[in-house]
Amino acid sequence: MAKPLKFVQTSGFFNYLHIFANTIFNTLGTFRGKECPQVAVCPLTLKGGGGEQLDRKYMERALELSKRGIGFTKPNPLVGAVIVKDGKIIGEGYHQYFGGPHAEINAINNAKEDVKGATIYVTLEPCSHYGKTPPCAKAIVESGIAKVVVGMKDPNPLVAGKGIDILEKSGIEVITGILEDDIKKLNEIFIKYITTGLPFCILKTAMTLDGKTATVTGDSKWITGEGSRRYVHELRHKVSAVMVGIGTVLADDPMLTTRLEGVQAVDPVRVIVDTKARIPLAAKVLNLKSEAKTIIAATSKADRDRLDAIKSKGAEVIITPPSDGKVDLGYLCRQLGERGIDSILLEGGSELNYSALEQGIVDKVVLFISPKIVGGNNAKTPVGGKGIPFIKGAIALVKTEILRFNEDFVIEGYLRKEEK
Ligand code: AOF
Ligand code: ZN
Repeated sequence: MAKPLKFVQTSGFFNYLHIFANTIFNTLGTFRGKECPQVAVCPLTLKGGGGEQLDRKYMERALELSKRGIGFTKPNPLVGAVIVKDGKIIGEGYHQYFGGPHAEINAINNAKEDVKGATIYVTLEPCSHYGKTPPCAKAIVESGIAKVVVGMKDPNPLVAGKGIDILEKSGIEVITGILEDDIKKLNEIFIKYITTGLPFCILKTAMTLDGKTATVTGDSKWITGEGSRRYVHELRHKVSAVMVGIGTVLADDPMLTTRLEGVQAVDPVRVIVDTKARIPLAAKVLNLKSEAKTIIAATSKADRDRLDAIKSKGAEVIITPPSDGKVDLGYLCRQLGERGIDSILLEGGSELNYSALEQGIVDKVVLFISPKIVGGNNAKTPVGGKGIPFIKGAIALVKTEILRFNEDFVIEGYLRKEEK
């Protein structure tokens, strides 16, 4: 059986190869009974109960399809669509890559029967605007589809209910809110970015059972196991940028690329927070072969010749006003948002983690705990900085969840400010 293209392709040649292959299989493969690499299993029939139970079942399928776009649609949403007629799935599609046809259009184009009178399940409200593509709501009306089941309303102010209006005014029955929480969670990056213009920031850190991110000698390879490390690379594939402090570059000289064995993946933009531009010109992040660029964020404290030398290595420099003598992270996030960066994976170190939490740019925390003990009064912990003096001032997470990778645990949670 063909391997699903989960996390497949990146930029350049492979990008086009993937898009080409998906287009061919979309239009031909599925509907000649061949296996389709876009759709791992192309079940043309899903049996289930009636009413809402059936709606959930088809929406689950649309949600699964939408996940195939992870990493490739940013900063646009992950969207899947399923068309059902006479109790059978007759067409499926998802938003495959940024700028490409929307999920609904792919599903309509893939339909193996006339969609007249059918129901379309789509994870996001069909759009009403002329963007890179014409409005999907109009295409649905013109197709003769009779009913639209929507997962979540589109938070994009250009759409926000107008897509549903177009459908209803044309006499199409619309149901909304099926699997809404799951779909919102999958699109949490899109929701924040489209409504604020600011990137969704995930603080990721890994520690031992006794709360250390390295031993007293600074050794940190590896605290977590392979499964956890793969999850980090999936996160890097998913986000637009990865951010670290200069301390991490000086200590570890990381590449900050995405490495997922057996599949091609997208590299994030690398952002180094480096107030005085201390980065060595030989640092790996300034000498990588990667389609994604490196950005050095500094303040006016940085030496101009040094900044010119960094630029001559191909990196971009962003100068921010000082915040407590360091890079202003709020300003930096606005600058990154303006460059189309919808999400940041913040990978330390402990000083930057504290500044990010203190300056309020963090939306989500992903904390790996590996059941190892290293001790040491001077061994580093995930969050340093000045520290919060009293527990009542502690930064609290809400909506926490636990994942597990072999012996490692991962705690994920959101900063309280997030209304989800
Ligand atoms: C997508 N894929 O499947 C759907 C989207 O930049 P454009 O013209 O492609 O439009 C992007 C907007 O379209 C997006 O912000 C969202 O509001 C709406 N729906 N977008 O990328 C899709 N259905
Ligand atoms: Zn659309």
